[in-house]
Amino acid sequence: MASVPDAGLPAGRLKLECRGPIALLGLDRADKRNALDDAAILALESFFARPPDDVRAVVLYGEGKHFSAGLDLTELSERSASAGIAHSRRWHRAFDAIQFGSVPVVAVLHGAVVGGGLELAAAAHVRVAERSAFYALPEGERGIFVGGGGSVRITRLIGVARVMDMMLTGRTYTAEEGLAIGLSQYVVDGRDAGMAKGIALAERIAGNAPLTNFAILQALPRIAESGQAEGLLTESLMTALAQGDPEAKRRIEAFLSKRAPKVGEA
Ligand code: 1HE
Repeated sequence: MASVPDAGLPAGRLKLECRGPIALLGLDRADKRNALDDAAILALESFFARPPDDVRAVVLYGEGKHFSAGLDLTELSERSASAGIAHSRRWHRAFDAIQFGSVPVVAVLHGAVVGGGLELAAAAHVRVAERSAFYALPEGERGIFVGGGGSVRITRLIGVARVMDMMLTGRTYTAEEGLAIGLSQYVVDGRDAGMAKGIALAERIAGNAPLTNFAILQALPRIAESGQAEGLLTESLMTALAQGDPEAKRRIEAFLSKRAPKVGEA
């Protein structure tokens, strides 16, 4: 498996290792619990706006004991309202580049997944939690508000009532509880198991037809937010495009001639 240097990524914020079509992208500021400052947010935006050409899926994880402690609170000291809006919009651009980018992202979560760290995780497409993971939105305690898209993305994952409870009361959820309410799709034991699961899922995703992955990332969330008639029409258009793709024809022919695995065998 080839590894490429993390050219273009700022030292001490992100680290990158490419293994064939899988990119392992690490938040790399363990001494500050992967707190997200402007440099980290800009680096995330520029990576996901133009991921390396041959990358077909990304595993996003945090170095050290925690996934991320959220917003770097040292940056908040003297910010005006207009600077605050610009800051939040920068986070929105970066996390939109993840959610609506060209590569599926599997987030591997451990330790603190809090505030902006949870907002970042919510922009990924699949979330794997290690048993050490815990989730919180300490914005109420800090006298601020979510600014990285959490009021949109986290509420869509777990509902407004749970987000209100987390923000008003400081409630934290464990990894198991997060699985039950939909913050993650998987829980695994231990650090190595989290990365192994994340990589295995990313490999599976990278093996899908590119147009199917495009439809899942771009069409599915838009359809889910549409009215029924618009959603059904968009679904028909998307499925017709996918079916007409040579890759779909090749894969269906492989199944019909018994050269492709049955469901559950792959
Ligand atoms: C930080 C940050 C940070 C740690 N900004 N520096 N986020 C929070 O309110 C979470 C605040 N952090 C914590 O509650 C804890 O640090 C943790 C539970 C995440 C981890 O605890 P621990 O014992 O492993 O680490 P620590 O000793 O608290 O922190 C180690 C260092 O990281 C220490 O700095 P040092 O110079 O004393 O070594 C901490 O100050 C530093 N550190 N977290 C800056 N967040 C777009 S809006 C999003 C809004 C939010 O994200 S609000 C939530 C903010």
